[in-house]
Amino acid sequence: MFSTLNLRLENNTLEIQLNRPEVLNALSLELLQDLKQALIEVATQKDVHAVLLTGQGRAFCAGADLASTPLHQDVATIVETYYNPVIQLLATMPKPTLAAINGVAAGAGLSLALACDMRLMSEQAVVTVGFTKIGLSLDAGMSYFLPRLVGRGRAFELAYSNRSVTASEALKLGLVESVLPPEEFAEAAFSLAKDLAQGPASFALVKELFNNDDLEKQLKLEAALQAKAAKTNDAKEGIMAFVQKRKANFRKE
Ligand code: T3D
Repeated sequence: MFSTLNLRLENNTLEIQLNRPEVLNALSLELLQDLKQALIEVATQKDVHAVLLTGQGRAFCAGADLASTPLHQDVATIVETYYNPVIQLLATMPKPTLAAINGVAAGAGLSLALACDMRLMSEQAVVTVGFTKIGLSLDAGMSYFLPRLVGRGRAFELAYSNRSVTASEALKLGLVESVLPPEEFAEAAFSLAKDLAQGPASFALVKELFNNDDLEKQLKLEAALQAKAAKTNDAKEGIMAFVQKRKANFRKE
């Protein structure tokens, strides 16, 4: 049904697999639109009781598609139109959402995982915050979820350093809830999602309680500040450096 997603529905559990493996499932606007549409449908679909988000190939998701994302466009509108609804849906739909981080997750790719209720990570995966490495600010809920999961100081450290965090460290930091060997990862993740799908109606109420906080306001602020970041020469330099496979030379302008 969606050219950028693979869907599998079994035992009231829907697996959504991001499917652009040649670019590590980077988020093109088409993929974000597909994901938004799939999540809108799933949120009210009576036969879906739990959602599992994962990636095809060796990555979970490498964040915004830097080859096709036109930073000269209205970034605030892009973030508000394409990213924020997906984050809102994962974080607030009245059913459990689970991210299976099968491989690298970076930038808004990590944001997708953090917006889910829980995360499983393959032993061989790494995650990185990634935004400031290319001169951007944080968006897609990263500034909301990251400090809440790991604490403010560690959130700053990860957002400033952009270092790769291994699965065992991610588990210690509270970024993920379980780590599994790669050979049993996909089936174990699906099995946990199926267990969650068997839970009571009160799961949705627990989620509503945990969400009684101002995610919407933070997402709006992220979009406005990302538009500001996208206009800087440092963001142009950061994205150019990624495309040219070299280190960025930031000038704070
Ligand atoms: O308006 C807006 O959209 C603003 C919103 C921004 C939200 C964000 O997500 S900002 C952060 C964007 N993401 C990144 O900065 C991460 C970029 N990718 C990487 O740093 C690395 O690829 C990884 C650390 C994720 C993985 O490294 P590695 O060495 O395992 O793989 P690779 O060789 O770098 O990538 C493999 C291919 O995927 C490569 O293509 P090639 O050379 O084989 O033709 C690479 O260019 C491509 N790729 C990886 N990430 C992206 C990508 N192509 C487009 N966009 C990407 N994000």
